[in-house]
Amino acid sequence: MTPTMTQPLSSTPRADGFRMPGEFEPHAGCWMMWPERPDNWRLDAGPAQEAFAAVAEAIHPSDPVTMAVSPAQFSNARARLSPGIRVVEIASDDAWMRDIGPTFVIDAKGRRRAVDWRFNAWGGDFNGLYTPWDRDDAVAARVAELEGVERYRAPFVLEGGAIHVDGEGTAFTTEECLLSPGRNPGLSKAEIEYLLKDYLGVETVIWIPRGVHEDETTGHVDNLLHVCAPGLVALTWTEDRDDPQYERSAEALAVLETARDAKGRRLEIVRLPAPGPLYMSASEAAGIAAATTGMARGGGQRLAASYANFYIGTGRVVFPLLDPATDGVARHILQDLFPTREIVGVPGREILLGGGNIHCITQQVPATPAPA
Ligand code: KQY
Repeated sequence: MTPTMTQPLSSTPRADGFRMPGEFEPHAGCWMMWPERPDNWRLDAGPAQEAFAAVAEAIHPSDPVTMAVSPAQFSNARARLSPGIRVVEIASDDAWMRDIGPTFVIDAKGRRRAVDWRFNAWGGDFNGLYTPWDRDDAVAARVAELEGVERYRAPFVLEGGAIHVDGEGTAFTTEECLLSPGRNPGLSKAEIEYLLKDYLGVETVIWIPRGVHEDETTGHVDNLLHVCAPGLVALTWTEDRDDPQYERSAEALAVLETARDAKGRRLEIVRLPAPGPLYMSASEAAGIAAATTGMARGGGQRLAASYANFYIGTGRVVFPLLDPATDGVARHILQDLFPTREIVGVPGREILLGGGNIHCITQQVPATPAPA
């Protein structure tokens, strides 16, 4: 039977010759999702909507942005975004397009397809952040349909923020996240690695032990590091040995320093200073509606702040402004890492209060190469 948009393909990207390209490869566009959930975004999500709009406007000159939005928020989002930003209605449970959107894969014939991961709110009934999550789980299929691409439905739980790739056969992830009991308790590390190879089209998986301290995703790799080019990784770093983040970043550095990628290369690792440490204020916490689920919020809570949580657009890198003491250093390092791209800082604190940052709320659509 010929697959339709609503029926996933029964093969895998690897079997069909598809790979996930590096984020630094050219893009055809970028997807985002409009925030509105009051138990995650303070003050009925007004400040978060302003922040998301600023991210969309910063990315749009580089990669055309589509903002998905619930029917109830359509008029509000439309009014707050430039006319060139496409706004489409898709229902969701929250706004983390990196995690609920599809991961796009491409092949040498110039074709693009979508991988639709199973989503369970970062831990399902074990330690998920909210329930239900069925609308989030349905987002990737809708995005694939609107992009007009065929889709693979992966047979395991994963979020886009749990992986990075170099586009040349290497994936990066964390054990803390992918081996967490709330995701795929029936799968061994070897089985998960095999599935990553099948669905990302990679040959090598580099396992980092843990992600960022107090990250409520249970250690997403995209908050800890970013792959800036094949063989080049930016890693969140602190020099403060008393900070719990020190041990986590040092462990990651040790793995990265000894790793070889799929091409047999050693990695160059650039340290990105961690901001802060940053904490939620009592007044910020007071503006968040009481959670009925796993997202307890309180003043004094440590925030999982990281400059590695940036978006690499075709012509621009968009990074979160988090701390006046370190924003300038981060910008300088990013400019060195991406000499041909404009580096654009956007206020990131409101996104951080929700549990992530710019990488977590964006999902690139890779450009397709001319057929070989
Ligand atoms: O990818 C992410 N960082 C998502 C975080 C979810 C937090 C929900 N409050």
